[in-house]
Amino acid sequence: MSRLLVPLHVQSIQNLGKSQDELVYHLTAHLRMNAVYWGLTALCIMDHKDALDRQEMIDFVTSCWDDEAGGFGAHPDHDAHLLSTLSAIQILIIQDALDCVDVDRVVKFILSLQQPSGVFAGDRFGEIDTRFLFCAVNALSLLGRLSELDVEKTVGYIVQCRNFDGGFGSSIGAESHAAQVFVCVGALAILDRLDEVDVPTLSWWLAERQLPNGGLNGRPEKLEDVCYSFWVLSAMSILNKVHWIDAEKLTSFILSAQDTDNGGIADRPGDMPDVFHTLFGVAGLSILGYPGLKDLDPVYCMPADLIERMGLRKGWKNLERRTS
Ligand code: GRG
Ligand code: ZN
Repeated sequence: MSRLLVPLHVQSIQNLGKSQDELVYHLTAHLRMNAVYWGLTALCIMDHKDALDRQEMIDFVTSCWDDEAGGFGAHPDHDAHLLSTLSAIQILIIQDALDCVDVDRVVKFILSLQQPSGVFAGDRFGEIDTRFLFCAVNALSLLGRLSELDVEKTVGYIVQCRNFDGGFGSSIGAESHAAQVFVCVGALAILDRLDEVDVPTLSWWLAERQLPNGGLNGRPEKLEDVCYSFWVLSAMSILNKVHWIDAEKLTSFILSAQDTDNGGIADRPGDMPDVFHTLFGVAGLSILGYPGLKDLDPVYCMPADLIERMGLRKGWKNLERRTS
């Protein structure tokens, strides 16, 4: 079996911001804050946190502050959104720079997006999704301000998204999807309401995501994709069922999607690598206990030692089965 090419992946993350003259750099501006979080977290798991300049990163995050809304946009001059606001908070916490933020204003922005049904809109334009609910719950928890959330209303919405197969969708009545399972189970874990999960049914549904080639898909009849190594495994880790997955076959699938020339991991072997799949590939390997990687907290998708120091670890075991 091949191995994880850590130095090449670190280099590929360092190179990300360097091609600002390329069209793709501008086409992905709406994801820039998320991309910084993905790259930084991947570096942390590979134990190379300092491979990117700390102050430059903090300056970028603060340059994305939307003073009118009280949250962070994905790029300077973009409107604040919950996706980029969560990433900004995660980055600043990892870099120990949360003092750059007006926390009261951010909390107000987040809470203002909760709808009467309990779900959250991503921004003032109003698209709703359980993803945004997770971002709100995660961010409020990281900021130590969960006490200001209407927990019953929030949990009530998640419960209505639970399907007959034990999974969860993006909104009430929507099909179960592994990434939406992660956001709903993650939010319930943060809110200490895992009692709302049908653990046996959901665990079987999650285990069935593994295909004969070892990769995981996001729902029945779909193709395998490296990012589901995180979406599926994180939920299984919270439910203590990681050992229901064939770790050796999944490890080998993730490693086969590496770009062995330029670094980075793709969605599947032979495709172009990107920082999103690099993070979630490495994150999956960390949950599987791949040697040399730092532990990842499966709920917050941040370094486990940091979440532990913040007092937010709830005692889930995410390392039940180590590969050697
Ligand atoms: C802190 C890790 C972390 C996350 C923040 C934004 C967010 C919360 C979670 C995103 C969850 C999500 C819905 C991810 C999308 C994953 C994905 C590969 C979607 C593709 O869906 P389809 O239907 O692909 O295009 P399939 O694989 O079903 O063909
Ligand atoms: Zn993917």
